[in-house]
Amino acid sequence: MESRYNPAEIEAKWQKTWAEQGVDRAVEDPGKPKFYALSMFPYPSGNLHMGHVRNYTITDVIGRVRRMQGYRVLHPMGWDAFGLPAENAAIDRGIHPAKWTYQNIAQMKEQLKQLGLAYDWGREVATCSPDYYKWTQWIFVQFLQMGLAYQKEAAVNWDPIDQTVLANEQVDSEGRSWRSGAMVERKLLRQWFLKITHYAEELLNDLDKLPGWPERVKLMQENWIGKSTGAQVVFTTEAGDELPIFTTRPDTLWGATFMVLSPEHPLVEKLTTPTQAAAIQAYQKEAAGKSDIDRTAEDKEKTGVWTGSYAINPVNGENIPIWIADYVLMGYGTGAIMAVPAHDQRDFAFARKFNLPVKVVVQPEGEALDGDTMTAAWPGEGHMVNSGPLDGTPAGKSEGQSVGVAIAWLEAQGKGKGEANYRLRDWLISRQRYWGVPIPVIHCPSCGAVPVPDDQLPVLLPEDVEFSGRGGSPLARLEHWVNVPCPSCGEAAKRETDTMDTFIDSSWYFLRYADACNEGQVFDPVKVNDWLPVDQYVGGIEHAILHLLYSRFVTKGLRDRGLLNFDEPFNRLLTQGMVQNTAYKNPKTGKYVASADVADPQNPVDPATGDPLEVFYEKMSKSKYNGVDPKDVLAKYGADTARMFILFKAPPEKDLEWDDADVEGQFRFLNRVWRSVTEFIGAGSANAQAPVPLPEGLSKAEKDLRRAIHIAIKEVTEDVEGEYQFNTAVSELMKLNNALSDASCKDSPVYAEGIETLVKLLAPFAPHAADELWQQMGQAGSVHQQPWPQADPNALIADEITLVIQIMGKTRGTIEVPADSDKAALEQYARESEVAKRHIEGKEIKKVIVVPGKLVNFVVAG
Ligand code: ANZ
Ligand code: ZN
Repeated sequence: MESRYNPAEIEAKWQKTWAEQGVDRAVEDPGKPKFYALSMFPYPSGNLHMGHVRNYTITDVIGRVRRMQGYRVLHPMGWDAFGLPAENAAIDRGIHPAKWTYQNIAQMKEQLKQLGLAYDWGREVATCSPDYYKWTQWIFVQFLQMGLAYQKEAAVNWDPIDQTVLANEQVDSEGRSWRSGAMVERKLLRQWFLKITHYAEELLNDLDKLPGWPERVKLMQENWIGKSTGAQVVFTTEAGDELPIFTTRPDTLWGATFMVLSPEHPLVEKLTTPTQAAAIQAYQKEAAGKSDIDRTAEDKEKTGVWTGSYAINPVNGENIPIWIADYVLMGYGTGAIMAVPAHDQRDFAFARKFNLPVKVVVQPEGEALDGDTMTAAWPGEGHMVNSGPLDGTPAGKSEGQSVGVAIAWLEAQGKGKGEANYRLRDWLISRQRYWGVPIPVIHCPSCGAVPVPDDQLPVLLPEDVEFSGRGGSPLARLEHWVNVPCPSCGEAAKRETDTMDTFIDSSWYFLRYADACNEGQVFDPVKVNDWLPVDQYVGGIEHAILHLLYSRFVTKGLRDRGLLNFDEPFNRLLTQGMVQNTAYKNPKTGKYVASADVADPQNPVDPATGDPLEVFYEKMSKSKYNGVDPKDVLAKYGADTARMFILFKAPPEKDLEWDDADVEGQFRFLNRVWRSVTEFIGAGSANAQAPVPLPEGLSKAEKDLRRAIHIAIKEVTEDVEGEYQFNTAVSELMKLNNALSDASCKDSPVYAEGIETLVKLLAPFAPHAADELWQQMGQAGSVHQQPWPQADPNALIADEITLVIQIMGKTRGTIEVPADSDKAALEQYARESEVAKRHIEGKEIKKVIVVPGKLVNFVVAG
């Protein structure tokens, strides 16, 4: 009996069956190698978009192939569920963030389930649930005890719209909030930090342990860590205070003509002379309001004030004036610099503006730079001059050049030492918001900041909060929650009201999945050390820096706490490309027009104005009206088609252009497979259930088909293992299906082998259709629990080749000849062939050209 391919029916059926039978559960089977496939978990916005579908389909295929290859696979899913949108929904619509979040989770989970993703739902985590954030708090307490969490007063980036503090990394290059887009302001607050800088060097070096990460992501991390090498050199003030500076050019010490301190530098007050005090204070106040980005812009007009004091240059005993200027930041190096205007452009601009001396110490070959007349700093090559022991040394960072020589000299003299500095800053985690993990600390007037004891975790988020949208944290206004006894001395104390940056939640979720239901421990280290590191992580490039860096940091911290035995959490990383679609824009109004409103896509015009529209391919988004709702695609074609299209249309790391015709094409392909298999079943179910052993001597047709089958196995396997070329894997499936359709030996056991292979190879891509066909074939169990087919090397060898027969260079026909024929044999076969005889009759053969394995060309006359 032949049935019609009906995805709606079979997909629901199989999703139910797999769930009931626990097919997708990760099994703790020590006899099998493990494979951990992970997609970046979503923020539960409420709706699945195509980017999600793509991300999850990729790990799903990878995991399914590994499972068939005999691995025990961990493929979990969860929710990055704290964050501002829920709180903003509470403010805007009066719905509690928890309710809003859990509703969204339920909705998205429903949609995810319709995609047929092989998740172990028993390990689902939601970061907003107390049984998860209890452990986020516990990790914070560990870090506190390890000295990796601390508090300090800090100038923070304040988002005036979201009313919260932002990490530097959450402010874009124009100084705007990454989330609200508001111009970020500066504010002084006491804040919690995690000491990621403790691992700066290791975070940098261990990138070398990650050959399976995209080079571009590693480069972004490297730049973010921003290591620079140089020296710390100690200047002294006239009063004898030490004033250490960090410089990448210690070789230019003899060219330092003034010093610049950051306006926030702790010695400024002491160094300021009475006549300068008013000007210094005014300047400090002004600088406090500016962001680091504003302060350090190269092209900015330089400003600054002299303190009235001098410092002594340790290399030559010269007195040089000490200034303050906002281009020196307190957060980098020592917050103080020696200024070498002849060789540093910012110092040069400053010196010219305030008439400070410029002294050349690097002389470029064949030139004679003069500090009084030069028009820009010379940061380049040359040899050292006016520099005491360095004179004549070639300037540069290489072996034997000035920088190395200077460091050796400084160290020998006890005047400084080689040092590295990092652009990486400690991670500011305090947020003055409600919908996040409460920082588990109680502030006691006598004991200071006391961590909440383990047996009192979690510190629950109170539910009776008022969401007014007024500034500050709603938690701070909850008297009954804030006022508690000190856990250490019992005195009246106050809870910390800051919650944690949500990046903390996502910096350890991949560990929890390995032991997600553990109520007594953050996780069992045995289980985590078994499943981790993640073998394949897949997610968007937007997380190339922060999420991945924070996760690497937390992993190293927990390793040093003795909980983990690995250094890096993610062995391989794939950053998937964007899902794009046609977007129509009216160039006159600048507005986007929905594609549904475009009557003729060949000739698109704005229905409102009649203007011709510009056509782009852009990332699907609401604002460009070019989104395709996964729900619509599922309703029309089913999940298997959606999956096949996404995998077929582009390699996973490349952008994917949506194309309805190609979606339709994949639907038709699945229908063709359906027909191949159901026709085969209809032809004789005995064959389908138990293929008879292959006969000894196969016919040519059988041999050819068997070769096609095993080439498909080989190619698909290579495509799904190494570089994840799912697009070509799908093409191979199509070729195999064509070979089966064209085969002339449909009642042969080889054909049965082909059908069975096709269904197995299809299984990771179109899991529902494959399992349905497998069942209809009368096979036992789920196709997803079958071993992955192995290519038979003997079957791959072509034992006959096709030889082209040419007359005077013109192809006249082909013949099949034994693959191992030598030149003479090939000529013989060709001469005897019907084609040759027909075309040569009555003519004289002048010459025979034989190209082994390919062709025989007869040159004739007459
Ligand atoms: C003297 C000098 C001479 C410098 C020269 C450069 C060139 P990176 O590569 O970013 O590490 N610097 C040090 N601390 C600073 C701070 N807190 N704020 C602003 N600038 C600071 O750059 C390090 C260089 O930036 C240091 O080397 C210092 O200027 C400046 F021809 O010292 B240099
Ligand atoms: Zn106390």
